[in-house]
Amino acid sequence: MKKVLTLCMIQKDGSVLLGMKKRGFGQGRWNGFGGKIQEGESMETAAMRELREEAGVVAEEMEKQGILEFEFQGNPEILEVHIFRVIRFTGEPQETEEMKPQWFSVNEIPFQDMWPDDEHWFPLFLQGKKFHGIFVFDGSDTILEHQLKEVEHIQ
Ligand code: 8OG
Repeated sequence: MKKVLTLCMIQKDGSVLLGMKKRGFGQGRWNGFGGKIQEGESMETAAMRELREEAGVVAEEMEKQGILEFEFQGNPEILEVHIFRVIRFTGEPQETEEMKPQWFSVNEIPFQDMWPDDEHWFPLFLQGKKFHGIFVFDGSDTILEHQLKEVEHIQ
């Protein structure tokens, strides 16, 4: 069983926009913006909708940069998260019911308050590299095993 999710990050002038998740899955952690794909939506449309709903920002141009699979021990559902870099956008980030956005310098990413896998792949993301990865979790704090590789192309 696979659930496909989107995740969008804006990198601009040496900073990255993250949001503090105020509710639901990943609550209390800084993250990019994203979520489930609705019926009839393409991956990109879904990613843009979530960014608009959660941060009040309209993406004008984006690029897919990574695919990560997450497995949680004892749970047959696999999460497949498609990660996008937003290249151009309009609007000022604003707090919504789900997220409180904030810019972080790329040297001060708050990894201690993020999903533990993020410190593995964020460096690749920040360098503009494309990547594939698999992370196996025990609960939501412990990574049991992982694979991460840079790739030339991403589908
Ligand atoms: O719709 P919902 O808010 O539940 O979507 C979950 C969001 O969290 C979605 O954008 C994908 C993202 N996400 C995971 N796992 C991880 C993870 O391990 N690291 C990061 N950075 N984001 C994740 O579902």
